[in-house]
Amino acid sequence: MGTPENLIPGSHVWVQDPELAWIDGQVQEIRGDEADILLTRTGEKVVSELCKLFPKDEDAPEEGLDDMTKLSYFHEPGVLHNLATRFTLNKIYTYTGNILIAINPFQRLDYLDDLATMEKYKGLNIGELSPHVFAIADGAYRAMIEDRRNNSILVSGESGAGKTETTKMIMRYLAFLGGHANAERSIEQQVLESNPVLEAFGNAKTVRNNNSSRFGKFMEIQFDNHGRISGAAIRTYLLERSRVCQISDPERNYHCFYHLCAAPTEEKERYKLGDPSSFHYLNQSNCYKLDNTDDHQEYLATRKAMSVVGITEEEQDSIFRIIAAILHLGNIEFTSQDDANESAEVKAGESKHHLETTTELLMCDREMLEDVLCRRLMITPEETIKKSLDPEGAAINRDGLAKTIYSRLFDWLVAKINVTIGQDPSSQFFIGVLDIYGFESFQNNSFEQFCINYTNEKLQQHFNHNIFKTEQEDYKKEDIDWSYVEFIDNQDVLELIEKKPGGIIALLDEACMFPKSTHETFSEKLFQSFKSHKRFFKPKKTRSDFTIVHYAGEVQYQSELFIDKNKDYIVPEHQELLSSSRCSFLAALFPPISEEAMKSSKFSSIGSRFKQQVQQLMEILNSTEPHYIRCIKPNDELRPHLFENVNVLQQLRSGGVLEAIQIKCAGYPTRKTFFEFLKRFAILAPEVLYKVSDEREATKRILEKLVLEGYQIGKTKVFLRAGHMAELDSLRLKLQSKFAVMIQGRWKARN
Ligand code: AD9
Ligand code: MG
Repeated sequence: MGTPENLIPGSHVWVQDPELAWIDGQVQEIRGDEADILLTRTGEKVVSELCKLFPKDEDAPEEGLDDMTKLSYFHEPGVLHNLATRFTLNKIYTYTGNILIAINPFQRLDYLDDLATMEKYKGLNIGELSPHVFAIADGAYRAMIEDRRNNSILVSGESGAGKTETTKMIMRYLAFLGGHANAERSIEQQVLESNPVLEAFGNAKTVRNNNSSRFGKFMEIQFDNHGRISGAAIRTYLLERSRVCQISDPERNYHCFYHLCAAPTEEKERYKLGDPSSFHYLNQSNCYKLDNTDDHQEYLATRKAMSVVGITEEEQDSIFRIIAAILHLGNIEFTSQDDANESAEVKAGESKHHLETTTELLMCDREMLEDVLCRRLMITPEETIKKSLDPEGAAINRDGLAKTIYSRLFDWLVAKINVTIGQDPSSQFFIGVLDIYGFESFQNNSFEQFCINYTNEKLQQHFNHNIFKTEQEDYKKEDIDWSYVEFIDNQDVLELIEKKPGGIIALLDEACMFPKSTHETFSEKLFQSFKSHKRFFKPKKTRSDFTIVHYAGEVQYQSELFIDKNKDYIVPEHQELLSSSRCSFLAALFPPISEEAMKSSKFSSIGSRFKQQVQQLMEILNSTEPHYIRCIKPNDELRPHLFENVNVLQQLRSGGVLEAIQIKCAGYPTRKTFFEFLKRFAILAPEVLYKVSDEREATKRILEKLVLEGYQIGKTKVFLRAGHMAELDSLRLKLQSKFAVMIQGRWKARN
């Protein structure tokens, strides 16, 4: 993207900086491949290779531009600078064509989402007012009504970037547009209240976000012929199960556990609860409270929201009883009956008491629970034997039971909300809103990150296809030849992951079905299969890690738990215990499976099921007109007014925004209306403009005179290729300095 050949002394440029990513300066002298640059901020002089410099637009407005495609230099430093400039002015939204970039302000900006703002955006075209989530939602709504077509809004970004808050704004705006006046338990109210319910059970405090969604969500809001909300459907993806039993400081478990521990005394007594710090599933971390939230109030609010979405008092009682039971279950500890540390039994004292309480709350048989926790049936071709677990195995088994119960409960909530709100069979069209985890790359990356990043690869492909398509449309509209636009694809990574047979998911399933597999044999198989794949390699100094070169960067995965986490089965003894519960609610969560079904049921894997879900999601999205919102987290401290360049750039990269820029740059990154072009460059060849009044003709003559190659002239705009703008600007700069010298000369002569 750099255009070093057009730089001359005096040119304003962006120079790379290890801390700030890009800083601005002015070229002083050029020597061969290098240039001396005077940095604007510090007055320091640095030397840089010419090819690493980017031209800076000195004519850019001080308040930044609300659409990045209007930037004269559409490159990485230009984009970053524009976002930073706007952010300091509390302008958190910026378009890049039809993508909305939203930077988390980490402070309430009231004017952003009040009713008056909603009123203001209603019915306006994108671009008529400053960029906003409401403008995107309004655009989707009107496109749906006018084109009678499904639309979708895809909100993405890393944890804490503001996806869920943005999604809630979209929902509120859609409820505002398509709501029914004065209806108390209206569909839109239920749609809105489904949020606090799902957040109570599916969100938790993490190091990245105090209210982190630990599941993905796609909500289809259906509309009738009059454009009013008539139904909705929620789909959720991959709830993080491990959190139920395992948390690390300073994170928390799911909010609902703390809400319940702060319930009114009478309820706490009913569920035999005490302080959160007395429960193993909560006291692995020292964090029990969230700043600015009162768990007691949250408990009451959750209960209320549950009622709005049609969960009866009785059902609510069962749900919280089960939640309490999970806490007690987690406090059951094991010891061994014998010296060999083999046969586990429940410890005497406190643990016995918790066993008793769990039994009461789950309304199941005490002996059976103890047996299920300490022993496991082993089925061999010859016989079925009951084998005692060792204390450690029993604890793992106990955690498995807790996770199974919790995830079934979560699925029930989603299903219930879907039933209450109801899908409208006669609905004509819908707007889908996707709030799904962004690309993740941590110190340790396991199966969850693998699934999440796979989803992001799929969405990225969808995004690229779409950006490419809209680019083509823009060119067509202007009658421009678009054969120059190169398509950037990530199909090769997708094949690596999802190809059947032979992709990573398929190989993982194979490993899961083969009893002797270990994570090492699984990794070995991957290394053999993808030896020469350019998106895959075995990192140095590790034995079983593998690295995938994702569109957003390399991620090193630890394969240790892949096999375990991929297995999707419920221990038959757990199933039997729970389906025999006297609590009809709990029993219904675990309908008995017939023996035949059990025998014939094929191995089912989380990975394959997830792949299927993602494919279904893509099919739905492909049938809609998509709109994109990219949320950006300006810093990791969750602080207002702090914009960290390097951090933001990384997110622009993983959100595909830089890739969108690349797609645009492969074609014609700069588009200027004839008027804009002439305002800036008429000075370069005023002689050819003699007696020309038509702006298009004038533009054409200037460009011909300057002998640029490869530009195209559309109906209303001129399309310039990368480098053109810098060339024109440096001609202008030369001219301006020539004038300056001339004027100075005359001035001296006169005096
Ligand atoms: V995660 O992947 O679920 O961990 P999200 O969903 O991207 O994440 P979330 O919407 O939960 O992030 O936002 C994180 C926090 O940032 C919120 O709890 C708010 O405190 C803050 N936030 C986000 N968006 C806004 C906003 N538009 N105005 C004010 C905001 N604060
Ligand atoms: Mg979220």
